Amino acid sequence: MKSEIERVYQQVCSRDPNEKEFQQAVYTFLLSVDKIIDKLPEVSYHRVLERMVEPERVVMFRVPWIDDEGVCQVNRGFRVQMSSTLGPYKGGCRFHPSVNLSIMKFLAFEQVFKNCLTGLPMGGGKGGSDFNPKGKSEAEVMRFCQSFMTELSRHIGADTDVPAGDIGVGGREIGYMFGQYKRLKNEFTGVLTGKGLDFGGSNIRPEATGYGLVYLSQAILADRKMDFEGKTCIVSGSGNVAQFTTEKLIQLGAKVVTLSDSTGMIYDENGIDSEKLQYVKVLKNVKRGRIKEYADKYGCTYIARNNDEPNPIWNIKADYAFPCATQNEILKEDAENLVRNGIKLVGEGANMPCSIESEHILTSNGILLAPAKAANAGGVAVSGLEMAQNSMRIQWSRERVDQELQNIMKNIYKNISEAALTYSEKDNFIDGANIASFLKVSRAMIAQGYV
Ligand code: NDP
Ligand code: 2IT
Repeated sequence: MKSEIERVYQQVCSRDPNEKEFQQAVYTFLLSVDKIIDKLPEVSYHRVLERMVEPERVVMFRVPWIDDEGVCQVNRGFRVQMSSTLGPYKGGCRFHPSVNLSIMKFLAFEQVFKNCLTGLPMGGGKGGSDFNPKGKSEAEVMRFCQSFMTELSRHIGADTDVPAGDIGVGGREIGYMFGQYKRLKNEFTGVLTGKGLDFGGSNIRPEATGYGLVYLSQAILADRKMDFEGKTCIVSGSGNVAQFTTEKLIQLGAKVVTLSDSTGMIYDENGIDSEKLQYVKVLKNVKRGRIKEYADKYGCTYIARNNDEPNPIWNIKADYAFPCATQNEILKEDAENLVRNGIKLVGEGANMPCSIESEHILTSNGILLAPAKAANAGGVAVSGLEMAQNSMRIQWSRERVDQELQNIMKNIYKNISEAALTYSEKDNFIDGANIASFLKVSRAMIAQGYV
């Protein structure tokens, strides 16, 4: 590492020694920037990197709410407004017990560059809470969302900061938060994306992250005369991203054989067809059940999760792998299993699903790796289109939004593969995505002065 890059990284580590996920996200990004920094004296002169790793603003707040027993519960809420260089802060909200400032900052940091790659005018941010929606009643979830939004509403706005969904936040939660915002501010604006279709949502937004992941992977494969027809795929997670990744893979003729949740995984050798996928959607989105119930219904293999062992999902023989659950779900031994099993492509649906070590193992063994910043950008891209539709007070058709999404993903592939070739090496899409977005964000930061 060049001394300047090392200095910036050490500063992040010493300032926030406990923020491991944030350090990881910054480190992998800086490794790419390291390859071009010598050619960019203006970036050093204007202290662009030092500014990029420091959020413009962080809001942390108390979220008190009343449970069904009438007892007051207290959670912690966050909004990290990382960068408004390219547009209003934009990024999802995560409700999960693991949420802390480090996870919020890593997600917000990634979001800045991901949003840049979409080509739409959006800055980057992320929010959420350590609230655990599992096992909560509808009324409890509603009261929590209303309390969360009561404070968050002071910090967001259609031209300021536009939150959306992420783990634990889907259409239901966005609906409750939107209702509360409208009530508090007495205005109906596009302050959140992922809204219901009946009240300002965009067609294809629920599908967008998963579909986009498959479109980007398709572009990578097509360039190498490969495709999905008859190929076996392993998908982790069983939430929003996993469901629509599976749906698009099935449409393109692939066979998806796995899904998972935090308690275990299913392995269905016959493949998950459309009917079985419909069962998963109802199981997860309506009944809010466990993936084990799929194995009970269809009589396939179920393996319970043991956190002390490598994740069995990455040891299933397949052609392509799509991690769609959470960060660091592919560690060293998982990557070695993927290599041993002859996987040809890993498409990152989740944010930062690979550890630094596993990323290195995959790429140095010739596996095509579609990095999260590019691969899962379809979700926020359609969020950007939802904002555009809200501003114009119109709603586009499914066909139109899907076509826009396909164009955006193709364009992302073009940009990251060209940047890889120019500044790093062919097929190094990690460098391609980091460098292409870094160049644009840093140019815009310099043009806007020291803010
Ligand atoms: P959901 O809440 O819909 O689904 C999350 C899935 O991942 C569930 O199956 C969940 O299992 C599993 N999971 C979550 N945390 C863990 C964990 N610590 N260990 C094991 N399994 C876990 O979320 P999404 O599908 O929206 O998000 C999945 C990933 O995709 C996240 O990394 C998110 O940041 C990323 N992403 C999401 C986008 C979106 O538009 N929604 C856009 C871009 C990226 P369980 O039900 O047991 O908790
Ligand atoms: O990680 C992500 O890109 C998201 N959770 C979606 C963000 C958005 O604003 O749609």
